[in-house]
Amino acid sequence: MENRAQPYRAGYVAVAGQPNVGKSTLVNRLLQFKLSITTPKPQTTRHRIMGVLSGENYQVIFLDTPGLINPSYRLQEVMMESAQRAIKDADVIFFLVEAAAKPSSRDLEILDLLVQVHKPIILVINKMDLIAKPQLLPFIHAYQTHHAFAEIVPVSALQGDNCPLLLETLLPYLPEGEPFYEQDALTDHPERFFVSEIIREKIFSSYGDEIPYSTAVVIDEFHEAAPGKKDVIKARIVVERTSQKGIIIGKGGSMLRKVGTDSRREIENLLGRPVYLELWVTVREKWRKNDTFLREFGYQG
Ligand SMILES: Nc1nc2c(ncn2[C@@H]2O[C@H](COP(=O)(O)OP(=O)(O)OP(=O)(O)O)[C@@H](O)[C@H]2O)c(=O)[nH]1
Ligand SMILES: [Mg+2]
Repeated sequence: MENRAQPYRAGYVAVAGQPNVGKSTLVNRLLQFKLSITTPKPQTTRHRIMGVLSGENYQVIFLDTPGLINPSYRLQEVMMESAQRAIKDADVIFFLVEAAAKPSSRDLEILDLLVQVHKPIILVINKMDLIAKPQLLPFIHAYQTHHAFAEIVPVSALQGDNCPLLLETLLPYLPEGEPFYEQDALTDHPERFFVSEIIREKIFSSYGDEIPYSTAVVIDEFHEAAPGKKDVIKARIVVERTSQKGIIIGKGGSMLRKVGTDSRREIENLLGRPVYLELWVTVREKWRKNDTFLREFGYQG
């Protein structure tokens, strides 16, 4: 048998789909580190978040994206613009759907959008742990009548089932070429981005209703400390109304203290050094509809 060296392949993969289908969980699983925050609530991811996976003869750049929705305010429009940019930049698209009895009409609408960019689409059926195996085949057949997918792979991002297979299936679709990043690169986002995302995740898991959606987190100061001292991070939690500020703070400051402690622990884990974290809460009315605020808070408005 001919023994030819595998060509080096490098390319971008956009991970797209409805909110909450497990896009960020999947990207984290494939990268084997926590790039993106994940929560049980929809619309957790607000940016295109880039993570690099390098192997011996490949480099995959995963683009995690905000879940695709019909936007109803400016922040959501900006979120959709960044998802669409990722889809345009990609060489291959992972279209993520949740395993179910049949394709949902919303998923089929999204598929129509994705097909228009004329790139290989791999249908990734996530949360296969939640349905009985015999249900999977009719679900796959139903999708096959809608589009000639490059591949169809059922996975459980949460449990890891079929994730190595998904990676293996993806590689032949990447273009041959040189790596874009150093072999040990993980991402191009600065540390302070991940710090603000960790705080946002704790807010998503600590409060109900509109609070997480009305909140932005801005890092105002980030000082690396001298040896033996703690880093100092000052972060601002922005909400839309005074009543929300009261809820964030909680009785006697109890809720904010909990968010602070939970966040600090994870930030220390991420940075690998002790941190002094100071949180404060401020009100910016209707910031989600205001381009100036959106820009100030890190969303390119
Ligand atoms: N049972 C099960 N749950 C999963 C799986 N993958 C993700 N989840 C859960 O689904 C929820 C949403 O996961 P995310 O990764 O935040 O979803 P997302 O698609 O990134 O959501 P947005 O950022 O809001 O668009 C979380 O509670 C995950 O734990 C899976 O394979 N099986
Ligand atoms: Mg996400």
